[in-house]
Amino acid sequence: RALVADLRNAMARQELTILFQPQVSTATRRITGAEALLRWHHPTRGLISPDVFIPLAEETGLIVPIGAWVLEQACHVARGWGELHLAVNVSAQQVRQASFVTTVEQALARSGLPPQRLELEITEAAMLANSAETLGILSRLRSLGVRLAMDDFGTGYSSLATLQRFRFDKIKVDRSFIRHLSRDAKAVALLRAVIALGSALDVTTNAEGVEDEGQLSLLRAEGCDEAQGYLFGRPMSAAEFQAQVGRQD
Ligand code: G
Ligand code: G
Ligand code: MN
Ligand code: NA
Repeated sequence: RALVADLRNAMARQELTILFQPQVSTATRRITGAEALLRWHHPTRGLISPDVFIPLAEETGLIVPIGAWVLEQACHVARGWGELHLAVNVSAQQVRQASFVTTVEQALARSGLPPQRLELEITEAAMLANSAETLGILSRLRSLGVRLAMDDFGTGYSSLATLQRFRFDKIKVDRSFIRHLSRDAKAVALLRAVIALGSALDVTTNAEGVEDEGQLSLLRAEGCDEAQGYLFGRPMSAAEFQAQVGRQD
């Protein structure tokens, strides 16, 4: 398809940009880091959402060079952030390749970002195969000192099985669980269970899609560590993110 051909050229034509969305401590509301989120400015079709082009990049294998580019660019940007962490999304295809460990090592070495400040977000879906290869690659990444977050927690089939098999550093509760918190007792019960799970396994918890103060106070009361969402900031340019961090100091 034409879009695939365009995607092949998107990096060279500098049509891809990375935005950063703040992640905050629920206790202090201070920024703890940011998630890198990719955008594609298509010359004729305008802005194309990652929900559209990431699956395309995965089907075609283009996710490998694109993912390596995101990692290195984002690490360079985050190098100047002091203690703040950088979260980068990685696809199933990427963590299935042994060369991914080298890709991460290179991004860290070239940017000078300490491994402890890099967090890789992996979806449950990516873990579905649960192959020995993937688990081996994740182990090697953790040995580098890089942290691992399970993204979209609660939406897949294998959340608990995956947590049993592999040590994650963070659980990101999918925003579908946060959306109805204020009105839905069931949503609160589910959230409470996930936070208890995180606490029992000594895994940090992050709530995605936090849009109002009511949700934040509930998360704080329930002991969720970290929050992310429009309440604290939309995905924004590196410069805007730096400015927001600067305003809190
Ligand atoms: O930014 P947002 O709104 O629209 O992102 C949609 C989805 O695209 C997110 O769930 C995220 O997992 C995925 N995504 C965004 N940036 C990247 C990226 O750099 N790599 C991968 N693999 N997925 C990404
Ligand atoms: O990696 P992941 O699928 O979690 O990507 C996060 C996605 O959620 C991005 O597309 C981002 O733009 C979106 N997002 C971030 N904060 C909010 C929010 O507060 N509300 C909604 N509806 N979407 C959000
Ligand atoms: Mn994510
Ligand atoms: Na998510």
